[in-house]
Amino acid sequence: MGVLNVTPDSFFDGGRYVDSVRAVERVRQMLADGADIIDIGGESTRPGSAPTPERDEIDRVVPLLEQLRPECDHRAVPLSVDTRKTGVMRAAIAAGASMINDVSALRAAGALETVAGSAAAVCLLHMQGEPATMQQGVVYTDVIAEVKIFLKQRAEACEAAGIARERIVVDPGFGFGKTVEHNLVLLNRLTEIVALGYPVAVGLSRKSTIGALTGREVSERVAGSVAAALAAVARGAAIIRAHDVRETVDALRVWRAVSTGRR
Ligand code: HH2
Repeated sequence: MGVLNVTPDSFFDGGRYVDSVRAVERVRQMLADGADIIDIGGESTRPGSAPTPERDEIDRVVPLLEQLRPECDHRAVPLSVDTRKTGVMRAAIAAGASMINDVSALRAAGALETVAGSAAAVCLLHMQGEPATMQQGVVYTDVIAEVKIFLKQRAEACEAAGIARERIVVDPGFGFGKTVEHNLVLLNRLTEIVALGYPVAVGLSRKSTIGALTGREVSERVAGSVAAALAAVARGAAIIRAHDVRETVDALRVWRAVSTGRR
């Protein structure tokens, strides 16, 4: 899953793709590099971020979806929209989004019903708290058990609302109300999240945990991010959310060839 943030303030690519020509070029590059899903975000959810007004988020995301839809449909590449807002979900689905990636796991009023009433897939992410304050006073008794229970409950709520199991992806939410230690336990024991039986998405790309382990700035975290992606796939992750599609896909291709013993 290649990431495209059309925001002024995302922690890595904020401000780079606000211009729609550059955004479309970036998506084409990610497709050429081997992305299987494109995830478009119109609101940053980095720690400390302020919420974006719904109208602004729609204006950032919808015109891009409309522009990208023909070529993504042609390649059978799903367009995912990273949003917490029901109104944005509705507008995005109407404009051709085939996946909603929600860091609030469809907890906003009307969100479950909106996705259930469409054919879109959903990615349910575990977050403790809200982006503005989620890295303050982070406490878990048992991070694995708590993340698992939350994801199971949200997935069951989706199924009860009429979202077929095949449309559901879960994500432990690396960095969303978690310390470096929590993120490492979650990655190390990812098989326990995989055991829930839903495809698992992992997003560690360029995050501060990679910085804490390598001592590198955001701009220099590609190798660390690729290592985390391989560790996640080795433990059963189905989707890797990455800013650096080319490097991640290359690493995964080599990994898969070695794992299967075939080209
Ligand atoms: N991480 C971010 C945003 N959305 N979605 C999923 N499913 N998993 C993640 O780990 C995840 C996510 C944060 O990264 P990014 O979009 O690059 O930054 P920002 O929130 O600053 O736009």
